[in-house]
Amino acid sequence: MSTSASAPSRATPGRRRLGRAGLLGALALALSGCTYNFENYTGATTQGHQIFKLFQGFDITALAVGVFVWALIFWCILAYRRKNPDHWPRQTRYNMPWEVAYTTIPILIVAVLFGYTVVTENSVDAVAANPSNHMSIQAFQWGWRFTYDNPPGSTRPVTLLSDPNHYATFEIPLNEVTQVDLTTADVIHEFDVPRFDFQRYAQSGIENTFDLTPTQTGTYIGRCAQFCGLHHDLMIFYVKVVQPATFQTWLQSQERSST
Ligand SMILES: [Cu+2]
Repeated sequence: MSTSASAPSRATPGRRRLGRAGLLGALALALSGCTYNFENYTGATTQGHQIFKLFQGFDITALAVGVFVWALIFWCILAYRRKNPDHWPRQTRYNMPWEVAYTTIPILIVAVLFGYTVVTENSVDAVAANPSNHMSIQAFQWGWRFTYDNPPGSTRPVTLLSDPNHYATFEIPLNEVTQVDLTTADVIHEFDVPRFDFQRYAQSGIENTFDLTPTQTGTYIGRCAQFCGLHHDLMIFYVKVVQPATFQTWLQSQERSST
């Protein structure tokens, strides 16, 4: 079937160019198939979205550096593939402008990424002076206690318990600040909602305060992200982001059902 006797054994320059164009086309197609978020969650809170943007900045920088390095490697392989070693550039020569460039450029890249990280962390860690909703979350072996400290129109807190027999769902209002005081009753745990791109330790003797400002409605799974003992894997809960009016109705129903 494929016994054409007249096929040339070496590729002509035209065929080579065609091959390179095909390779570039395939590469462009593969890259265009990449998702813009690089498989990260985009963050369903304003704080999480800032973390996502930070991930994105690191990913794009890493990709640009990687492509540049690969290009140099392949250029060397192709440009010098058939040269006689006698025709190679001198291997021990130095070039001061290049030495300075490849020392300062990486330092600048790291400095910019460091600065971007500090700015993002400060913004994510900032807490509002007057949050519209306030909660206390206590982690324990093996569950979580979610308490709404001062529900509007109520005289007492509302508490939900999550344990291995029942994974609780607590609600928070969309586009409003929910401030959380996180503590632990025993060992170190970690509050983790992957879709929020957010984790925070629950440490013995320390109250960690943070704000969550959800921007997308939905029900998101949360877990303990710090191995804390035998039933660590059962420390699951759900957080449901709803419209503020729905949240108020839900909170009042919780208060009534716990009387
Ligand atoms: Cu735990």
